[in-house]
Amino acid sequence: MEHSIAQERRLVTAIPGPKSLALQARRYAAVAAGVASTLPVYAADAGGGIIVDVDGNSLIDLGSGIAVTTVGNSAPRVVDAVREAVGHFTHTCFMVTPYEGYVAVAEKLNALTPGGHNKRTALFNSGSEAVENAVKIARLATRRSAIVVFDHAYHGRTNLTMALTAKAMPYKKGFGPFAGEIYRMPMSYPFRDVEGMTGKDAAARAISMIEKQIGAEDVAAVLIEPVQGEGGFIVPADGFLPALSQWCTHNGVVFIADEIQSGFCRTGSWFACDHEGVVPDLVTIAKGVAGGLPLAAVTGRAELMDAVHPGGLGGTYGGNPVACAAALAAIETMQELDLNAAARRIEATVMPRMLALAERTGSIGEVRGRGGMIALEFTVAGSTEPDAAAAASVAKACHAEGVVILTCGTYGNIIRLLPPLVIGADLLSEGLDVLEAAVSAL
Ligand code: PLZ
Repeated sequence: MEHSIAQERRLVTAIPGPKSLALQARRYAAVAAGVASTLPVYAADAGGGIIVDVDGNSLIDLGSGIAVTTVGNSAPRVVDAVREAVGHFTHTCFMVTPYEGYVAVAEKLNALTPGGHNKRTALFNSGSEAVENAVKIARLATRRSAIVVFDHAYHGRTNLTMALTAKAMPYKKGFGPFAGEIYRMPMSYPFRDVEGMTGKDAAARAISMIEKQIGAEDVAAVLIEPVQGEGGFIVPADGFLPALSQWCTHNGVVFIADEIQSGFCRTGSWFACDHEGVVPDLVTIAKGVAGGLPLAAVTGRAELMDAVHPGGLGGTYGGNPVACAAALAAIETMQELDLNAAARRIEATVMPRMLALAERTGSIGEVRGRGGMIALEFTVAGSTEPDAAAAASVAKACHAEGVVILTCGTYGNIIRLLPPLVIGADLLSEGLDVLEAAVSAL
């Protein structure tokens, strides 16, 4: 079934319009205040790179619901597969009476994740849950307890994953006490590191701290996003990830790549680790894998995954049959449409335009990222001082013009672009026109 949403931006009311405002009033009376929204237009329909709101406005989607609808919203194959699956059964619980879809997703993830070694997969519902389980597996398999994470990291909002996440506000503030045995090390952040610091140098800095402050023999896992997401689309300097991964291998430490945001074609390869040939021991997966349905996974070395006793991993809904059908269809779509190539084409369009914009305006300290994961870091002109107000004002201006755009970053000064990888060239270009105008108007 083809989605029938016209792929064009069209505003028929102010943003938000009257129906969205009415829903917003109902929401404040019913929904917990702690759950916030970037842009309070209420969705009625969505397809490809367009979100249609309840007032009939069509907005360009440059966020993909935080890197989820990589294959486009309501991608035709996903819709068909979900309809088919839901008509057969909605749930049996894989831990009670299993089904083929779960096994088929595991086979796919084992084949697509980096490395040709023997792998196993376990399925969960959310990214946070996948990260929690990766840590459980690494601790049990190594009989060690310390977990190493990095500055600017984001790994989730549950108790353990809040401890793994770096940023206090809004994710952690007031929600402690947090889980123990988590150690945070400096990241490789080329824009903010000392001039000339290589990836190798940054890895040596972190490794020396790990050895001095924890001791390699007590470290269960090093957990890292190969391109950091919420922290600011930070791409570590070349050589950083390979050096860390090698150190892990030499010291019996499990190297866990959190590819929840960077995985599944987002950076122009199946996984961001592929760019430097890094082969993680465990990979966490969620978001883009299932075209919008909630599915998450830990995929990794069979000997680590299978170290866990039967019954040690699971959960009522993990690997729900409808979500599995969606994932199989989303992966097929990625292969069929070659969305890795699409992500690289997006980079080839976006990068030169954003670099020229940075050159022209002086408010952007750095443009960085890979594939369909590109960021603008706003700084006070002529310095590296973060300018969160500039990022917020650009986002606001884009929203008013009907472009859904997200901010991120430890300092809140980053605009991030995460378009659905199926977005049409014209739509993307129009979205960038709006963004350029907003930056120029600062
Ligand atoms: N690991 C790398 O990006 C989710 C968070 C949005 P869940 N990122 C979006 C928010 O403010 O809650 C994420 C991620 C990385 C883990 C997670 C957690 O995934 O599916 O949100 O639990």
